Amino acid sequence: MTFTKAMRAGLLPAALTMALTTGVANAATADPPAPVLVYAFDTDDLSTGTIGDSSGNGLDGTLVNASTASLVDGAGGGHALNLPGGAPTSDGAYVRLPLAAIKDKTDLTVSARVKWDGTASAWQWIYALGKDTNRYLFSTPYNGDGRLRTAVTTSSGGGEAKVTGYAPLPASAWKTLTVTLDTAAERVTTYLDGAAVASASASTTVTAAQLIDAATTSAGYIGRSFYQDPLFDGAIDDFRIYGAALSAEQVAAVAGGTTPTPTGLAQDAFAVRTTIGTAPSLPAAVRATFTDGYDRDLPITWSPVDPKDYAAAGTFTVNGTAADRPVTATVTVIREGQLIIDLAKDTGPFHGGASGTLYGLYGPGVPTNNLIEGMRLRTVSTKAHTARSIQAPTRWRWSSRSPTAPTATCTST
Ligand SMILES: [Ca+2]
Ligand SMILES: [Ca+2]
Repeated sequence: MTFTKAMRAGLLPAALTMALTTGVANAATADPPAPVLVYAFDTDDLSTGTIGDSSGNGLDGTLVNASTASLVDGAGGGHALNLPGGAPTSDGAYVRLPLAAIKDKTDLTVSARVKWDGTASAWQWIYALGKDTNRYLFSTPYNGDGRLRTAVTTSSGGGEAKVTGYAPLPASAWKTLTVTLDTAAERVTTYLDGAAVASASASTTVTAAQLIDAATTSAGYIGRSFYQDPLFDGAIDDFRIYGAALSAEQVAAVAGGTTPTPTGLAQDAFAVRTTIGTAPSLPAAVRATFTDGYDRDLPITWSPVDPKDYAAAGTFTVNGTAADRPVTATVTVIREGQLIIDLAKDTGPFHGGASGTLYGLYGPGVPTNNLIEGMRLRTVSTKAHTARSIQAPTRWRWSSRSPTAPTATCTST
């Protein structure tokens, strides 16, 4: 079956929702498209420095520093490629990918079975697709915060669209990591063993073609970063690239095995605040535990909110579901500018500091003593009132770095 862009555009939203809410692949889904490149490592002779492509497209890879690589038991029998890791300047092995793996592509899917050794040196790249430190797509088992991260950019690190897991890639076990770059949906998504890591997959308009330019000679690497990051320490098997963004069901099918399913929600009640006349902004997703022990986000489907519910100050409840589990949002509607102080709520240590200008009229009782005392005014200067007690416009200035050392001045204008 040919996998067309139009089909995907029609299939994806329902398909993605289905997979994210149930975690169960739909058997009726179209088969995945043919991969552009497949490295199974089962028949390779590493001493040749060549990694054979079994897709039929002849896109063999080049094993650099081959003497430090080895073949180990594969994810499902056969062999996998073991890479030693180490400094980028070391003789650690990695694979250089042929340019045709991503050339003239728009959408991409990268999938690999990965057995990371768990060395907690940040920013080992499992793969790097693109040209250089300006244009790339990569995944790391362990970012600077120790979490699984995928990012894509055409404007270096500052322009990255990121998808971040709640934990590192689980180490010392075979895990299937799949990343889709879907330009119709304008997003990049990461799947772990066929289940999306975060429902709020990062928004991006980057296409595969934009990851390279006319001067690019390689599609990138397996096991090496474009930056001077540590080399990947672990084993890789069944490395695949598709010239399409696979649907959630197709990703699960490629991952094989049992797709992890949700077992519970981190929270099922949310407090939301809005102002009169403004629809409440309800959370789009909730963190959930899964059967494989790796937390992921689940999208929340909320019941429609009647504008009458937030037409006046008050409180109302909205019901929703996340993976068929009920959630509620308690919405408090306040007047614009209304300040509510909940003394029962601990918001942590006070680290305030403010300076500003208060401009206005004053007179007996304005501003109130409460306000003046709260500002801890020390000095006030003002233009004398006239006998007719015309209230003079006054500019108040205050600066407060701590509750005990404020200064304030008030000058008339
Ligand atoms: Ca293999
Ligand atoms: Ca190792």
